[in-house]
Amino acid sequence: MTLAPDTALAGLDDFTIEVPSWAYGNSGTRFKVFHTAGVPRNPFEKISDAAQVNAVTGLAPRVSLHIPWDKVDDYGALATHAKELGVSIGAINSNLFQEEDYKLGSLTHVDERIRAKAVQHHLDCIAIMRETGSRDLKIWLPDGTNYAGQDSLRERQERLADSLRQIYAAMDDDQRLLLEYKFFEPYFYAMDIPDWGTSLVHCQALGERAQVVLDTGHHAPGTNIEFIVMQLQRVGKLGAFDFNSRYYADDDLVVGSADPFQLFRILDQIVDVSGHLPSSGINFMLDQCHNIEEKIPGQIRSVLNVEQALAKALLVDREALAAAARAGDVLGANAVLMDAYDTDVRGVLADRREARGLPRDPMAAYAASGYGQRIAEERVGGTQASWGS
Ligand code: PSV
Ligand code: MN
Repeated sequence: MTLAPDTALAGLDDFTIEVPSWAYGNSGTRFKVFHTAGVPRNPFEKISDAAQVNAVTGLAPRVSLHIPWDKVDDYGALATHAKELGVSIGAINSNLFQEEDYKLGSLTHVDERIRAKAVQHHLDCIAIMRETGSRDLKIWLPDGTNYAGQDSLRERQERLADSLRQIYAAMDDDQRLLLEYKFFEPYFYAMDIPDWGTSLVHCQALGERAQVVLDTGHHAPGTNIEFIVMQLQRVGKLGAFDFNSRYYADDDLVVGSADPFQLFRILDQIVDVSGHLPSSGINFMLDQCHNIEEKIPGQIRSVLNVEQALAKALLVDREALAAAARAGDVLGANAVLMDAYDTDVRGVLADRREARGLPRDPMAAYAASGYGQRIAEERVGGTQASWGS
């Protein structure tokens, strides 16, 4: 038994997903970056591609930028270009992992001058936020150590707290600092923000406008991610998601591809406290790389997978669930969840799209648009955007 789709799915009306600019560039593994015809050569072209995802899904109106990969001379012009295509600039992602200076750390580095350089990079990102109208500064800290004893674990935390304080102090009242964690890589003994607890401790020390980012690929295998989602929402500190999918490590595959049931369980915890509504402030972002599949269709599929899992979570009969839990009916409670998960929502979602003037089948609509062939023919010459540019 599930709720009636007509009313329950109204919860999707204002739901949006942010797409990453880097998903449209070439990417790969440390073994090989494959090249695809039509890949953008600059941030303007990346935004044009991202706008295609929104055009056929109506769900992806913002694009995250990554600095310096998306550096341009005129950020106002980039924001205007986005607006003309019906999208806007989302989170500004800083980059602390491509400078020689950062070999032994950035915001945690033992050398004060290198810490100051890393802080300054964030001040530059904040300036870009002001120019583009972005409200979120997203920090993923790649710092860490490879060997026990290499540096003081504790002092690195103190240096980090101090660097973050300087960045937070420079932000405007309507801007948020979103702090991401990752349990391993690029360092393997100890990352400086390895888990949600460490991120939360720093965010709590900073203040109300600092919140945690949960990237689904950044946990040890077997971690109960929906538990973390619940706990961060409980304390009002879940600021954003980086959705993707993984089998082994930080695979960055299409969200919902490896384990659609996990995506459903995560969104069930979200819906349980109305976290899917814009008033929650949670920014549902994708952080993916399309190494072998087509990039724009890869993003469209990702957005649709999130929509589908959210629709199923909205169908959960929460009263029946609570009643079964109260009665100690273990299998009954589980059946209420599974009924929602097992519902085929594809038809009703297609109906909703049609009613909103969108294509019933966004994948087919994109394929029929001819956009992919057009950019492959037109984008000749120049250097294709790639991991690192
Ligand atoms: C790191 O693995 C990460 O998930 C961070 O969010 C970065 O910003 C993103 O990948 C792109 O490198
Ligand atoms: Mn991420």
